Amino acid sequence: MADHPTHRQIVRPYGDTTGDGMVQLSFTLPLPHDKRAEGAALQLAGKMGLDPALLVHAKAMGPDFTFFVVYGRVHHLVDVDKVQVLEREFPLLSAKEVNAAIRAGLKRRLVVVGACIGTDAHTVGIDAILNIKGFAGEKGLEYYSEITVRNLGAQVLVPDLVERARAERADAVLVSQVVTQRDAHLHNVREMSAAFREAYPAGTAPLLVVGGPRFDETMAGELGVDRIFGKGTTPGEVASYLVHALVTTDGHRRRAS
Ligand code: B12
Repeated sequence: MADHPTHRQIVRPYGDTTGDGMVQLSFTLPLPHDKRAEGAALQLAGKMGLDPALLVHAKAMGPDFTFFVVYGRVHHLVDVDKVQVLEREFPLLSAKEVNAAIRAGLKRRLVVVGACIGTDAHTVGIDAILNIKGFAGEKGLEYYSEITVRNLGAQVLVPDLVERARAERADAVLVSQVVTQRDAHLHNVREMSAAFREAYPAGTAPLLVVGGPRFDETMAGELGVDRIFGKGTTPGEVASYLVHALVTTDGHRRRAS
């Protein structure tokens, strides 16, 4: 039924009145702030399909750059049926249920090694998942009695991460990447997954889990990792996923040596 024309859900952006197509867009141009720069901003908005386009904000960012906010109408339609997202493929468990599942399924504590790799020093995200104080009202993985957490912190080199994962006999490696300049997050994750594939015999590498606010969660396969978590992830989701991937669906997963 989903592709029957009468059931399609088509939407447009909404600004002042329902379905008016109004959107707001912000960007910076490498021009000093003057009338010409404002005209240049409107030209760009027009080329991007905003018609009409209104300049609602312009501010000099130093002598050579200007920041703009443009408000205007687009004529595009969104076909909601064609949206592709990764739906959660595992049930959400309470901390009690996670601990019980690990105890019953693994019969030992589940070991997690976490880090920010590359030059990335944004540790708040990985700490939100791992530290006992947690995030969004949920305790972090350190709170779980059946999970051992080794948080290596910021700017960890990939070879050091692999070595530590091996030394700790990690079941899962949790890596955070926040900086996306020049696709650093994608390069770093590819390097990391390749290093694990090389260092471990096939099928014995730890579960590789990556997170950060600007990842496309559907790219796990392409990046060579098992799962990607995006912005707003909570520790409970990650703990539930670990049980799903390492205990429930693959209880006999071999521990790397
Ligand atoms: C705090 C902060 C800093 C702090 C970091 C302190 C610290 N110890 O972490 C400091 C001041 C050091 C800093 C420095 C820099 N920063 Co900064 N920073 C931020 C800021 C304001 C907030 C990030 C944050 O803490 N978010 C809160 C956490 C909880 O959210 P999160 O990271 O998304 O994590 C959640 C999820 O993504 C997910 N998650 C994250 N990781 C993982 C991992 C796993 C395994 C899982 C499962 C889930 C998961 O779960 C978390 C909870 O839901 C952002 C802007 C913003 N508002 O986001 C800029 C921002 C990230 N920084 C930026 C930049 C550019 C820098 C600098 C390069 C600035 C400079 N020129 O020096 C440096 C780089 C330093 C470095 N070497 O990395 C840019 C990045 C732009 C880009 N395209 O990449 C941002 C977006 C600001 C901006 N708009 O320009 N920064």
